Amino acid sequence: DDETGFQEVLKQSGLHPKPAGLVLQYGTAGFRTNAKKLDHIMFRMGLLATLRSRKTKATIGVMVTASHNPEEDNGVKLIDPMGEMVTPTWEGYATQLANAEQEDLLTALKDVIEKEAIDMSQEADVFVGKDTRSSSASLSQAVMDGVSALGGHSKDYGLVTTPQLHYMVCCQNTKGKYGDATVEGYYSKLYQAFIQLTKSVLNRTDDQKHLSVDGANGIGALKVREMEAHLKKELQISLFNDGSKGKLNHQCGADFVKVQQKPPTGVEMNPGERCCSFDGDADRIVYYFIDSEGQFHLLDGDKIATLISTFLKELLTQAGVDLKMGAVQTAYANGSSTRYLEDTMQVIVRCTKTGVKHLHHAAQEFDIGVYFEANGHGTVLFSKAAEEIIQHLAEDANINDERKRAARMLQNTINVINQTVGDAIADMLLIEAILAIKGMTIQQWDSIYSDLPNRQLKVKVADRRVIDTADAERRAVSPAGLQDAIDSLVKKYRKARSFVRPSGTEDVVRVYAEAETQESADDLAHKVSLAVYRLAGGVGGEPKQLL
Ligand code: 16G
Ligand code: MG
Repeated sequence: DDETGFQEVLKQSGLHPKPAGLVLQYGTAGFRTNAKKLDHIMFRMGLLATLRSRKTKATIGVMVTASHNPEEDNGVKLIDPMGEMVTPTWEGYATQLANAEQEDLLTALKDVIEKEAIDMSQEADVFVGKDTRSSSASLSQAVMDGVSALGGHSKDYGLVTTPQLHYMVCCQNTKGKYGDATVEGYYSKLYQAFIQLTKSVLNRTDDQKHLSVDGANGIGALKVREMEAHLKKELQISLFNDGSKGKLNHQCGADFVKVQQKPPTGVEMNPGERCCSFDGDADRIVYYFIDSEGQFHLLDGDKIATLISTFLKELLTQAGVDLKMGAVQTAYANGSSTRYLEDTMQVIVRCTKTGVKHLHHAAQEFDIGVYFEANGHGTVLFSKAAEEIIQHLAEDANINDERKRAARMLQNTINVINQTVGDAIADMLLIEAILAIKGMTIQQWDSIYSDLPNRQLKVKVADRRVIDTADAERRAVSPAGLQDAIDSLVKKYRKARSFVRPSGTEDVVRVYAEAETQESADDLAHKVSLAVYRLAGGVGGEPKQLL
């Protein structure tokens, strides 16, 4: 009965004790901190996932990863039944469970059971995955200990990318409609769609089929290797930072490349060659190349969103279907990308707060919602109705070849993309297919629009919660005077824009500025940092002028 069950929880939790006084928050992307502090968190997330599974009568996912953070860190994210991020109320429960002292754990657990009226006799199933960090093996075992302590069943997928685990959960809960809930099922779904998309492109040279991939020394590298065999030379990958020697995310990976705006170490780059970087759990991707003068060009999430939106819009026109397409960005989206999408492409653009769940949610409002963060996390969502219309058309015997071809391409786009979450591997295949179909080089893609020069900085403050934002983080409503200060600084530069927000993953305030020249963007970012430092309780020395 229930009480015997709880005795088991009590006993097991003693093997995963919480350090007294330690307080952690379920942040933008779950818990994330030094791996040494996470054992009790993992056990408790195993408990919570089991409750969530009973509540939803569906399989829940738990992914052990700290994404782009250093190797010493780790983290955990919960995945809801359709493969989406766990719902906000349950993020709150996660924080409560995580922070209950050892002797209060049962009370905290029973509190969730009562609030959610959970039937403890219900079956519970939890899928568990992990990244390549050295701490991940024992931490994922702690998750499974939590699941079994509450009488749930866990299935260990072992080493998988974050998006692969999201995919598994969705497949399982749709009873195979989304695909087979196996790694093999994932590869076969994606590569078949990719081969279908590219098969009509004639005379592709080996140069055009070639792509250099920076695996960030993480799980993405392992999975690209596994996938490669399936691609039948239609995509020829040179894999760098495959984890055989380098350190995870160290001087490499999508986050490094985007923030530093420079190439990763360990990648051989020749002028004009396409390169891309994954992050540590392969849910982000950015592209880049060096030109003949040795200059580095970054194609970030905004450029990817533009490429995909353009492709989809053309297909919709060719197929002759009227579906409402929209693009979703955050305040970090380069102003040039927003202008291009709205003015040139005539696409509806929405701006949300930072964090995948916000973008995902907003994208669900459209028949076809393309969402990308500038940092390279993103995907495309198709409404059920849109999928049905497209499928119907692709099978319609009475339409002309052009319409049919476009409808089939839309169908294969649906299959190649991972609709549960941003997925570096799936995004890579779609981008490679689009470039092949359009016969476009990376330079041509890059020249669709020019990014405004920009700069990101961080400022340390005593308590970053003093900063409150509104309007999708584009305006600071507190502390008093900060937004006025930003406004008057922005006015001094051409094509300028700037905003500040408290980070959801690090104890800092982030500052973003863009302007017509790099000098202006740097200068504006610096001055705004000073305003934050002075008005929001800066600590340590004053932010210094960039050199
Ligand atoms: C997390 C988010 C990412 C966001 C980033 C912002 C998920 C899965 N990941 O990595 O979307 O861009 O946090 O970090 O939601 P920040 O709040 O420190 O700027
Ligand atoms: Mg990631």
